[in-house]
Amino acid sequence: MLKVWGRKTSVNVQKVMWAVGELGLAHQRFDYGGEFGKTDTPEYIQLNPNRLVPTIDDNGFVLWESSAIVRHLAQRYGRGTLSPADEQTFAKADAWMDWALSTLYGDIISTCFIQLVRTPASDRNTDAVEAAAKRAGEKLAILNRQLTGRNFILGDQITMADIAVGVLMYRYFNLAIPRPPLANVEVWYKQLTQRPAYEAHVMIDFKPMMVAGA
Ligand SMILES: N[C@@H](CCC(=O)N[C@@H](CS)C(=O)NCC(=O)O)C(=O)O
Repeated sequence: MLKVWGRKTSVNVQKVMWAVGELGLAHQRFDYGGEFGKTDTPEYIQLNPNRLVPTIDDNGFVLWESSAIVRHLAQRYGRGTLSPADEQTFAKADAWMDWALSTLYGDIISTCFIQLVRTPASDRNTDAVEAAAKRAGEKLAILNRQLTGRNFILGDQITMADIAVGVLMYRYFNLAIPRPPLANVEVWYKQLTQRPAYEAHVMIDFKPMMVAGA
């Protein structure tokens, strides 16, 4: 059975778990990281030398890096669904997955989320939050154009691209940051929130994660 190590409040674990949910895979998830710790144990370091979550063991195949895990699960269990069957569409899905990490993650998670949720207001860099929110809105305009006439990033069907980008959207839309109007992104996000696997694994209230004074 598929094993997943990682606390459910981690956005990178949520990405993997959303894919697991969409694919309907039997699995066991173990609370590691954050308040659960255990990522510094010799057993875990054997699985993931980065001491980070998530990590999976798919019937003996161990893998870390959340986007690589989603690609692996999509290719192994979701060919023609989460993993586009067409080679070029697959390449485009891959590009959007990299885009999520290289273009959006830093501003939405590393800056806005960390500053607004994990940093006391007294230590907060509000200029950095403002600049990151502005950049994220500008980058999301690219996604907004891509979604014109499409239900999902690459067409009528959800793919691994929607998972990598969409997992960031719950935080983007629920943090107290300025957002430009992006009609297509908003419709797409609303559709994601209606998917049971998104609701179960991504729409996890992050208020309990707020540090004192945040
Ligand atoms: N690029 C890695 C990043 C993994 C990562 O930074 N994980 C964070 C949680 S989102 C972590 O393990 N933090 C330490 C902890 O939770 O103890 C991935 O996508 O899997």
